[in-house]
Amino acid sequence: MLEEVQLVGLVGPTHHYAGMSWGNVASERHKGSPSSPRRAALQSVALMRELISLDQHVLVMPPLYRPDLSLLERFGLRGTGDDLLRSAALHPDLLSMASSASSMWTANAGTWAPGRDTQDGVARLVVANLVAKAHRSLEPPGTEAHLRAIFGDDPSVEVLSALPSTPAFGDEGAANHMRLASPRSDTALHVFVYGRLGDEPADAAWEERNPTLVAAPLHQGTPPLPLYPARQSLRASQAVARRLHLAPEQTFFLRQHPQAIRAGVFHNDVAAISCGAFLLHHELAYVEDEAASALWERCAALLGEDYQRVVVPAAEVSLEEAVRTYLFNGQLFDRGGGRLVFLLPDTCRTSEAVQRCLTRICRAHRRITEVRYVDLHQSMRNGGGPACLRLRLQMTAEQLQAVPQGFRMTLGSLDQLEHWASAHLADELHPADLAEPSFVAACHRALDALRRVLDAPSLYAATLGA
Ligand code: SUG
Repeated sequence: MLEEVQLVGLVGPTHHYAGMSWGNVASERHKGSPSSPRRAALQSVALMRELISLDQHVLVMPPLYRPDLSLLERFGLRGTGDDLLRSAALHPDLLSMASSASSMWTANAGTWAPGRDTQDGVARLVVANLVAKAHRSLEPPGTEAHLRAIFGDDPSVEVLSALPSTPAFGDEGAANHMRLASPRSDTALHVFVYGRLGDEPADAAWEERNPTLVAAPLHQGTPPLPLYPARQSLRASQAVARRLHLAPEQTFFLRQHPQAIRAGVFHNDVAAISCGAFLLHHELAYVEDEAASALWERCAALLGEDYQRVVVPAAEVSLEEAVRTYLFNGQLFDRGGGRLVFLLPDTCRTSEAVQRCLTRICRAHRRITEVRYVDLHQSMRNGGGPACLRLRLQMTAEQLQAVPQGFRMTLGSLDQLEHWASAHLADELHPADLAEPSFVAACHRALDALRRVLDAPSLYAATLGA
């Protein structure tokens, strides 16, 4: 019996808006505005509370060690201590990268396959290299160390280092992966979603063969959209599937629709969401090619009557509205008897198009029986909704038991995390504050306090000492 476990990112002390993710319209839009690390962390804890109220098992993913001043040295800045920070103040872009709190979006930490799905019965997690964005490409070593602290005691779970850090293998983790399964069938299907084949920024040859797809206006009268980069490569998805030890007949590779990327769908989880054998996606999420038809046929054959694919037409919710509201970036939970609860960011509450769409889907398909909303606006302003903040893991009860207690969240430990956030995190942070020595020292003190709260002394040992 597998339990669904949510590994949720706790927002760290350096959360800020630096506009570092071109192609992610929320990140671009909020560049330079003040942030509130404290409110952001409290919102991530409130999300964990909501998940527990929905009977989910919740594990916490602590923030990475940031600001990491050794990164500034790697970028060629000189000096020690305050001098180094003075040079960093002259290079705010480098300081933002060294201070990024972006590891909070654990859907990008890696890709997981439960032991039940792999050819040798070992559960695996391949850390994502995140090479598409400079600030995110700095995450994998720290992420891997955290994942080893969480899963390292269990020989039935293997944490694998990231793929080579090169655009041909650009990998963004579970944000571009879906596991479709039915409780009645032993086989699960793993769907990997990619935007380009190898190391080309966009697949020019493919675009030439498909001019209508690339040039098709989203709807009449829209100005041409910028050519944003595709982050995930097919080569990377194929390599991840192999490293997870998935059987080829279980794995499918879907191509993101280029229009979706142009509208700001930088990950699959901005245009699609799945739970068990239920899949909800935007009409323009994928190129409907032979690979897609083969997948839909296989789903119907394998998942039987549990399988349901609901497509939201662009005429009902435009891609821009999907990106603005994050309708597809919610979380779906199976509450038994085929009933699903849909947890959405509260931007969805006030969108007429999304509300009409939800009413239609709930009436027509009768699977979603409850819609709940969460306020995650601090993370949302950087393009991270409810789905981004968690990595889903299907684990056995024994595997869950093997996770050190401090990472397993209870209502009591969430109280402690709230206390930690209120005591240690700034209520207002301006990008210029990142160069303040007192701010940097406060961040490191906060992380030191956090590892005590989580009873995990090995966290940050390489930087903060034992
Ligand atoms: O990689 N934003 C993240 C958001 C990741 C969302 N994850 C999923 N969709 N699963 C990104 O674009 C913005 C940071 C800044 O601009 O300060 C950022 O990294």
